[in-house]
Amino acid sequence: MFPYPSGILHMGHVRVYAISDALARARRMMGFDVVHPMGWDAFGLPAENAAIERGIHPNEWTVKNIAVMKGQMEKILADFDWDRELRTCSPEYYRWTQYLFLKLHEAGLAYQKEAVVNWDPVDETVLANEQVDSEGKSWRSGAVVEKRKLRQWFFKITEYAEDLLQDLDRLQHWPERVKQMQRNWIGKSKGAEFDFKVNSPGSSGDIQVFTSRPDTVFGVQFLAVSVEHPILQRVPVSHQQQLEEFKESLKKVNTSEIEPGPEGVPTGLMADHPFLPGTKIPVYAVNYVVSDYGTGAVMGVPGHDERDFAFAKTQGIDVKYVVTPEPTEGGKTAAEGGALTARGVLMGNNGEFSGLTSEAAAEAIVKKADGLGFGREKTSFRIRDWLLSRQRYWGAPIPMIHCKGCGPVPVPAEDLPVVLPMDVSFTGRGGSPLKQIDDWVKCSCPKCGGSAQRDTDTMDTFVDSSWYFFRFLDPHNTKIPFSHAKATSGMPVDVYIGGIEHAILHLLYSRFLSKFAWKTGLYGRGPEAEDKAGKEPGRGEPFKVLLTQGMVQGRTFKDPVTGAFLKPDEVDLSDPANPIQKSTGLAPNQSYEKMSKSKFNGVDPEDMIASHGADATRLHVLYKAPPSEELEWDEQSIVGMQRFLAKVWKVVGNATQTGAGGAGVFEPSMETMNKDERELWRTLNHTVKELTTSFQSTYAFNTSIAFLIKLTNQLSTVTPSSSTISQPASKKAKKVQAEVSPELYQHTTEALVKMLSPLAPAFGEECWETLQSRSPSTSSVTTPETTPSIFSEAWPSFHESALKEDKIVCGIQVNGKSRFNIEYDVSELPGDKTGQEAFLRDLVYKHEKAQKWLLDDGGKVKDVKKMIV
Ligand code: ANZ
Ligand code: ZN
Repeated sequence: MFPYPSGILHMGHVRVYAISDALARARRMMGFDVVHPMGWDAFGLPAENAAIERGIHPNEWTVKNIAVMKGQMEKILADFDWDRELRTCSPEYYRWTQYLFLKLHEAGLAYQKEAVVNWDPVDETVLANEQVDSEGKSWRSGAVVEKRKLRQWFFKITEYAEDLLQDLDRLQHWPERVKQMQRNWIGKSKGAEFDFKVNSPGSSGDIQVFTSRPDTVFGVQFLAVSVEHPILQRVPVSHQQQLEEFKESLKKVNTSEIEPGPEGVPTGLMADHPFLPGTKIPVYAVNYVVSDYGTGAVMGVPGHDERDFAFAKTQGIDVKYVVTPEPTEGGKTAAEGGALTARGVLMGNNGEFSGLTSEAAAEAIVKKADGLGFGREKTSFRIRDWLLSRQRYWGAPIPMIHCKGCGPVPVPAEDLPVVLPMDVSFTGRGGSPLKQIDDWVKCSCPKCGGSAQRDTDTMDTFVDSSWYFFRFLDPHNTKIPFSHAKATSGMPVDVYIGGIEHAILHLLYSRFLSKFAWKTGLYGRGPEAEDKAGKEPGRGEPFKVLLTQGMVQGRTFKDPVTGAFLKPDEVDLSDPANPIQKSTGLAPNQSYEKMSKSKFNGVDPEDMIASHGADATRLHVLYKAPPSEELEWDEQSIVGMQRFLAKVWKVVGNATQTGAGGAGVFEPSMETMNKDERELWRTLNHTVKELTTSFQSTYAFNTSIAFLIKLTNQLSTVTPSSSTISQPASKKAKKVQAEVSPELYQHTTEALVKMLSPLAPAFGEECWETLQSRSPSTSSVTTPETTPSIFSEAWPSFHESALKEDKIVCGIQVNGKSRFNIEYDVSELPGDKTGQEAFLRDLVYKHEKAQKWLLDDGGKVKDVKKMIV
């Protein structure tokens, strides 16, 4: 995921880009054609706020920040394809964002309707949610923010709801958690629609309700509609004033975390219960029914729905129960009272449906209603269309022109981009700055040529970021957003790495746009060819593997008495394991929490790089936790990585003195190697296998580093036999070092350095250069300039045959309990299964401990019923 150019790289960035950089480098060494691009999600509110507060133009602010962050990315040694760099705020990019808007409009998937915005009545401007404080007041003027309706642009993502839901099943390499969040967001709900006749004096009509519980229809005691429901136009005069006051009270912006309880007013309208002829039920306008879900009206069943119950209480309604809940369903029981929300069996007051289970009753009730014409099966989705209009300056202008005669007219594609004017003033008052640039707003209608006005809204920045991965494949195209061929061969993104905070919106919007591009033929070869080629995940899904990296948390100290966060200089860390609060001498409370200024637990990557180097910092980030888990940043333990690198450096030094040749094919035979050589050779092959799998599919870099450490330790305990390395004088009682052939030592060291280099690239290069330049196999000493980069070397391969152990230790359980181990030479094991079983059985019985567990006192075998190998 590309970053927002906030101006500073934080540890979260270091983590995500350390992962992607290591991956990209390793995959290149493995021979893959890797695209590892970088760009900037450069439009958005902070740039505009900086302009309002500090008088810097958003563009200048953004460009500066990008330069700083790019420098920091280089410091963490991230090797991006800078020739593919893009920024969403440049006309070369947003021209194509606008183009895609036009495509969506052409397909009927971009449309306008009224929607509510936050309105600051003092500054007379629309506010983003982030600009409204917790008390519902404007960040700048302090005025109480109101709700206003404006005509705004939407993308019809609901049209794809079913596809977006179904195709989650194709995403085999996405975390289940993320898929579940998407499912919930899409929120498919199966139920029914019922029509209730409203026959109040002087007015009649229908109220349609959507319910997920048709089995509770006999328990309907009122209807509840949203305050926007059209039936409210029929409210009798006697009830109008109260209704108006109620609506007015809902206009205040409520930003508190606590949901208001159900409230509502009677409308004076009465409806007929379709299943209970002669029963009249009142209609209320309420706050808890939303206008844009289902039908915007609900059948009120206080006996079985929590909110209906709470609302009924406010109206003094005597609650009726119609279902006896099944205890296995969870939820309250009849004895506890309140709303009984679990499904169960219908009580005797349900006419012909009494005694049926909820499931059977729901089906029968809907069938009957369908037959009589007042009901039908219905599926609703919770997902809403995507509101993309922003009344802001720093975004891609919406490429539409409003003409009195022709209505909204698209800007012709050849006139794109609609360039964002640069000469503007930022006051934060009086609406978007774009509205005030007369000669930009005024234009002629592309259709009739008459005078017209540009749309002054800009697009939600989520639009920019939901297609940038296509542009990375063809960043310099000046004719179209991306070429069909390049996108078809390059997509889907093989590994997409980013934070879990994007689990819903960004990923859903990206899936939507990518599916749109696929369905309309902007890329892809169609479902059939795709399935045949086995192209996974297919159907326009943009991301094959999704790796959601966990948060980097900082060490936090709190005053044990007051609970206040302590600054770093208030804590004595001379004994890292036992920190002491300087002022009191007490041990502070410690925890790991999300890094933030207010908790004084932030860590600046630049400081880490300055004091420990980029290689150790990267290794530490990757070693401390698996990528998807939270990482507790602990600066003290970074020394572990520095020690590891020092050990590797020593091994590299030893290797240069072996006198053995450099790289090349090296395939020792197991038979001719001594025991120590076989062990080293085996560890090397295990390590290569582990790292290869890690870089190809498991991304378990923490385990990978542990393997590299183990290999290094093993190399440190052996000596190349014909070595000229002088042994330390004080050998004393130290075990004499095991000897291995110089060729093996050299080969293993080279492989170690190759595998380490994607994780610690600068160190890797240095080791490689040292190994090459001092290698006697090259006739003249190579100078650094002529040593090829380690990243042009091939990734080491491993030999399955070398993984086989000499000896196997095998645990023996008797009656489910581990009792002893047997050990045998692999070479002695017979090849066939029956032979193997007999061989092992024999070993078991021969074992001294077998006496105790398997043989009776007379040395005879007890009755062994079954042996499982
Ligand atoms: C009667 C009923 C009885 C309901 C009962 C629930 C339990 P899901 O599952 O999320 O789709 N509902 C319908 N439209 C609504 C709206 N616009 N605003 C607020 N609530 C609405 O939820 C469907 C249920 O949510 C519907 O089923 C309806 O209440 C309510 F024992 O109808 B039910
Ligand atoms: Zn016109």
